[in-house]
Amino acid sequence: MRSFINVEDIGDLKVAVKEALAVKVNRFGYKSLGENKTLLMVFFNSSLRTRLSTQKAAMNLGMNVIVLDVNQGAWKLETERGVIMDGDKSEHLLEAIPVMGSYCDVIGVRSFARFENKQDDYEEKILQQFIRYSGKPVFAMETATVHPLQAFADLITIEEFKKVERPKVVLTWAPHPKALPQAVPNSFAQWMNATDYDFVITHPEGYELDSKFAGNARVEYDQNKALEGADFVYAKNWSAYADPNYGQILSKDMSWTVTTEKMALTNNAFFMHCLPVRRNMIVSDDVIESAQSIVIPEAANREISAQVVLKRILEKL
Ligand code: AN0
Ligand code: CP
Repeated sequence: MRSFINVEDIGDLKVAVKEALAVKVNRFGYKSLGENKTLLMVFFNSSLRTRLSTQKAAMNLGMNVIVLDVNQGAWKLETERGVIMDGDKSEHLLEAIPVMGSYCDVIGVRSFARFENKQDDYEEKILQQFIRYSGKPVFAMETATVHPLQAFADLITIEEFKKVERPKVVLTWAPHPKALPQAVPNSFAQWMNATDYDFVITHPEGYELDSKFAGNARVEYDQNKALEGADFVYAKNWSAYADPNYGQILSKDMSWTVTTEKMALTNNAFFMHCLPVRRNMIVSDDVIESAQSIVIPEAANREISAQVVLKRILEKL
């Protein structure tokens, strides 16, 4: 595997999940694979899980790890070509990327949607420059439009917890005070569409995701109806994708918060969220603390999804 961005990059999902479950019970069985290989993780945005789980996965594989927080201690980077650099940015991404590439064998990039220019975000302008100019395999650690390490961990988690062959999985929008990217729901939808699950997306009108990711998933605007019979409830906030409201908050309707009453509509569903989560905005204390909440095992599986991805990249180096 040369890059990890979309679901196609991982190939057959059944094979990938099988490999993940094998890695999970034998985390240190591939320690020689990463010997003398260096992972560089570049963060343009904050992270708890991605940073720790990906570093842990790399260490499980025997890799060395370097982490760069671009906004803490590095030179401020210009990302636009053609700009007269007489402002506060000391270095251009076009030099920084090949330099970073020269110190490592694999690069992970976290670079959220900036909401300044929809086309730049949806063309993955920053990620594509890393792919083009680093000369190294690149994987997304949440970029402008995708978060595949999360979606892969979510898939592993559903496979571990599901009680029926073809569960009903509901992705529900929920309120949040700040405008968040569409990357998590985009990837979740893309990966769920690649399974044979009964997959439903519910959100207020105006929150339609890019059809490139939503695909043929059923969209139900009535959250209560969508939750009926659900086996998994996957909550997430995102800002609007559609023009002219790209990146904007259209609703803070607290009736969309996932509460015990909402969960009562489901088939005793498991509750999932990628974290970090704002309690009593996205989900009530009661639901996230309930026996049906699987947010912690879900987060723990981030180590496993990252290890499978790194393992496959290392196998092709
Ligand atoms: C980010 C998001 O919604 O994309 C990261 C989630 C993994 N969340 C926040 O910025 C709160
Ligand atoms: N779920 C997730 O990616 O969390 P972090 O933003 O903390 O990495």
